[in-house]
Amino acid sequence: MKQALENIKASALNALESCQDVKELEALRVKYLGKKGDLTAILKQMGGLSADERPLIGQIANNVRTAIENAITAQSDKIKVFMLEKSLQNEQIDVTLPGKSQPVGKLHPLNIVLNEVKDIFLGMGFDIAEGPEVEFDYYNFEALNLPPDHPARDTQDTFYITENILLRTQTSPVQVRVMEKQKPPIRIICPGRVFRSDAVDATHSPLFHQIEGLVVDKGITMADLKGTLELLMKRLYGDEAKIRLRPHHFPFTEPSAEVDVMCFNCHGSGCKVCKGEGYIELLGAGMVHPKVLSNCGIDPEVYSGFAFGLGLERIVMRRYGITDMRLLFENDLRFLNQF
Ligand code: 2U9
Repeated sequence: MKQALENIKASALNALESCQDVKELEALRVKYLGKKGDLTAILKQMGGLSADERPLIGQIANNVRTAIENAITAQSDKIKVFMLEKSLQNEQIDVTLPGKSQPVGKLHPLNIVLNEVKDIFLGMGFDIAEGPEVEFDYYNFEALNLPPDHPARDTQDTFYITENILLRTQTSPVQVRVMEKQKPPIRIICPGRVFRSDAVDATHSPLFHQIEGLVVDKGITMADLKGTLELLMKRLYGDEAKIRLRPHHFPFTEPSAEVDVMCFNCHGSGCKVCKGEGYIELLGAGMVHPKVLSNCGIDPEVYSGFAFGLGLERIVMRRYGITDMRLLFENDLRFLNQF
């Protein structure tokens, strides 16, 4: 019996070694280890053995079973690798094709506009930076000159996870992280999801998207800020687009401004769309506060910079005349198929 078991083992290992197909492999498993297989057939004869012989033969039979099972697993892995290599032989990567950020076919309106904004800034020599959505309080607030008693730090506005960890309320922490790591010149935009504890209505959502920008170098002025934003608006809304800057306050920029774009409906004379203003508020901006620069290890005596932040939903709504932000998040195909 011992010899019969050794013969089964040798025959199985031999057959498995030359097996190139998963179906064939399964058939071999059934032939050698199945209920009606060769090994079971031998074990059925164990009744005729003496009580002394039985444990030894049982042990050998177990060893043969384990050896065959291991050989099946090893051969199965070999066949998988072989098949993968074969299928990859015809694979080619065309490095000149557009990446995933510009897929062919239908896009969500948020992505249509985001891709346009990215292209505009890439054309101006900006890089795109990304960072964590779950942030430290330090990067989201403290490094940005937001004192502990600032309303933006209030737990009513911010989703806190622990005392020090929160869901970012702005994409500025990404810029802080870049400034900590990289010496000027810095030219980046940071698109991404941000979170605020707001009740959902037509113009508010606890999750929305921001695109923030940052330029830091020697000799950067408000004129660079205005030129950059004017170009952005002309590329987004057409060559007639004009912007105006109104003084404002943000803790992380000084001076700060709110940026309006001339109303596309009345061209500045005042109408229903712009509520008689002639201009529509679109984004915030300013010169990076010297404290923010030094918090990030950049000498404000040597370098200066500008930053801006825009809400993607607001631009998309304006572009397509959407009046309810909820449509952008509900993924109703009747809405999405219009883009
Ligand atoms: C660093 C320094 C300064 C980014 C800025 C704004 C003004 C702004 C709003 C846009 C739409 C918030 O989501 S929103 O409602 N943002 O008005 N953001 S300046 O300033 C920075 C960023 C990073 C290091």
